[in-house]
Amino acid sequence: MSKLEALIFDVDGTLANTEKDGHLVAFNMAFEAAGLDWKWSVELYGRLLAVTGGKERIKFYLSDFYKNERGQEFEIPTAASKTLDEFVADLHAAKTRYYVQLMEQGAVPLRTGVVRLLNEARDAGMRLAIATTTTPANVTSLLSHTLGADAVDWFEVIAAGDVVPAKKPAPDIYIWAMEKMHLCAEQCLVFEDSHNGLLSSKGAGLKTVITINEYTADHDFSDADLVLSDFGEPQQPMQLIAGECDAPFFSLDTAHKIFHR
Ligand code: XBP
Ligand code: MG
Repeated sequence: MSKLEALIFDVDGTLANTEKDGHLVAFNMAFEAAGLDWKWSVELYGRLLAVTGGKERIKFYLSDFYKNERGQEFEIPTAASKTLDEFVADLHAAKTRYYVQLMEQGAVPLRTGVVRLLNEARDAGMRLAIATTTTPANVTSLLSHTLGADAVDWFEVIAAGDVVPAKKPAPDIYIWAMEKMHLCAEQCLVFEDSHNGLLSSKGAGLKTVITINEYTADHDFSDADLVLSDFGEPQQPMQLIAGECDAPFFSLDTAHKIFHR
């Protein structure tokens, strides 16, 4: 049996509930700044999360929702004289700037137990990595404004955004991260929050622990190795949703047990 060498974390929804209080807010700020009369609701955003990646999500909105809402196709403002890809890329770049500003203001805290688990893993010399669909600047700003300026260096590899063309649910981002670390799937444990994330990690052959959130609580996690409400704290026990675990909170010891099961 291989030894557990590394923990690989998803970011959005796993380290922090960034979607509703970070990404959604930033998308709407970018739309307003661009003079667009689009305003995504919390409920609509839940449906748009079916597609990962911000640029991909904007295009999904235009192809699958915009016409139903307005009765006509979206037309790029003629003054912009841009292709759809250019228009979406510019809109998304503005969204990233707003998102980073929100992180600098401390808009989104880390989820319960995240800091404790990361510190415990670091103290034990466990290797850490990130595998996410989001833009690298978003990861850096979240980590540095919640954990401190040096926190980016806690992670040996930050696999993020367009580094692989096929985003989650494709397994590519996890495969890319493992290649960079010279590790194989039998040496890593993944933490995810969504069905698309689980498809990605499982597609790469990785054992996966899920912590759910309000957007993902009803997702299909039947392939997960453990499903939890969150990582919990000694004074704030987690809830076991599926799988076997009798610990009140998720520790490095729990990680080893799940990995070797
Ligand atoms: C995260 C995402 C991302 C963010 C937006 O998925 O889907 O698209 O919502 O990020 P996961 P960008 O947690 O499964 O990695 O706008 O920077 O693309
Ligand atoms: Mg996620």
